[in-house]
Amino acid sequence: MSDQRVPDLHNVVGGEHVTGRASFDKINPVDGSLAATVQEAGRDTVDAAVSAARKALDGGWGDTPVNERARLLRRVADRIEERFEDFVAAEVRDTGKPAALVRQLDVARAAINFRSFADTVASAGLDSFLTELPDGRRALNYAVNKPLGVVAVIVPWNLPLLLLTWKVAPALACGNAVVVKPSEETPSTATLLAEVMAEAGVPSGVYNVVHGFGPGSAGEYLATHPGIDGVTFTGESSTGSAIMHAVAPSVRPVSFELGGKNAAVVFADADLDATLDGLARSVFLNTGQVCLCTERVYVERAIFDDVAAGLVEKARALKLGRPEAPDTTTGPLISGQHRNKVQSYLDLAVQEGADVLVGGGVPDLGDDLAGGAWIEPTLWTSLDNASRVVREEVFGPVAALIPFDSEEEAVRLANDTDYGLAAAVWTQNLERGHRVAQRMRVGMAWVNTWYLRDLRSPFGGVGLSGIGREGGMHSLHFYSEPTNVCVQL
Ligand code: NAD
Ligand code: 6OD
Repeated sequence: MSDQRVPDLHNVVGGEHVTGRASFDKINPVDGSLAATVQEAGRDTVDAAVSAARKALDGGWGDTPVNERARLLRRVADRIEERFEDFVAAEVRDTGKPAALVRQLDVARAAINFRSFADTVASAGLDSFLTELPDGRRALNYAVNKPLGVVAVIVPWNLPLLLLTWKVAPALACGNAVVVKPSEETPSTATLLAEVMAEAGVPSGVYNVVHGFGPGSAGEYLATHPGIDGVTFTGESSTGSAIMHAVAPSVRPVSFELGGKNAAVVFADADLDATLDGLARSVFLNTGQVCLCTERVYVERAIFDDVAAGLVEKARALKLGRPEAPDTTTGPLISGQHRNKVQSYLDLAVQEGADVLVGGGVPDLGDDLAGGAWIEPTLWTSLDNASRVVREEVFGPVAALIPFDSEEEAVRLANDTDYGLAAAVWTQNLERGHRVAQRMRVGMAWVNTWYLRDLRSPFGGVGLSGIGREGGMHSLHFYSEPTNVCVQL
């Protein structure tokens, strides 16, 4: 028989599990049941976590040789794989995602994140060069990469373990100690990762977890803490702005991966079947709760009706249901609160004149799931770039389809946004694919695919979508402080 007890999740400080100032409930979005109780860290617990991280950093971790850090990261990856199903269960319990998706994406990528950054750091060279001045003096310059220090890692709920490890792996690879603040909606896998860190032999205090909310809670206490040396954050653009204000007085570096309102541009020469498969994935994956998801689909007029009809068919084929059911493709939204937000955009779209091609409301999935945060996959036409639902990030399984008549117009429409995270271009004319992709004002542009990742490539956004890039050497640059040594010869 499976263990039906509701876990009580603690903060992890210097390897110890500590209670908080209060406890809050984490609700399972599948049916509204209690998923876990969580110990909310007060200011004192955040203080203790930052001190524990500093102690670990100064106590030797910061000077651990690169090959030893890489060995430990690989061990963490191995241990995640050994406890794969524990992570799957924890992530599914918090998010309600289909278990198959969690296996294929979230937990698999957590192990890959650790291995990838172990490889990157182990193979990274150091810059050194000889200098000769006009007066004949010569010097040897080289740079020593040191850790940034104690890094605050603040992450969201949509890909909880994937996004946490995407930051923790390079931070640890560079010799930093971290205090992580997972989303209040997804506290489980960050806590479980603390066990794996200990099992892998990562010294106590290198990885600390504080639970809680943003303002007036652990998130704010961590971001404003004088003992941190930098903040790496993924989440909403407005939260990024609040954190930027919080760290400005102490002039700490930030790396921000923020919201998106991503466009797909579909040309009439696209391979229709492949495009519909890719588009459906980009609109509906994870119930539309991926920062890279497409919420604006610009389609060349000649094939507009075919694309609209094909995408509606794909939406109708999605199977909403319990995470463990093998035919489930689509889970709930993360919470009732988020469902209310998405529902408000479904209502707004109609007020703004949308024709609803499919969806538009809350599905009836029976009494069993009535307490869950379910929403119908939804597609609109008859909206333009001026409407709020085409300008604001909804973060749900929704998209507006808008026709265009020329390449120039498609580029203008796609770039007409305050965000700038990702775009996808669908065409069989590769020359046009390169040309249009390069003109997208975004951090990542895909051609004939979407969310295909090489972890060495730069990941991030422009405009409201973020500051900086992570991935491969880009991450190592953020999580390190180089000291240049110049020796006159
Ligand atoms: P959010 O900004 O509400 O919360 C993210 C984290 O910040 C949570 O841990 C939260 O508790 C914390 N937080 C909130 N206010 C804070 C404050 N004032 N100070 C410190 N911490 C604070 O985001 P969310 O709703 O959890 O996630 C969804 C958002 O994340 C979407 O906008 C999505 O596009 C974005 N996102 C972006 C990327 C990317 O790579 N660009 C990836 C995933 C998600
Ligand atoms: O795949 C990644 O590395 C990454 N950072 C994905 C972000 C997805 C946003 O929700």
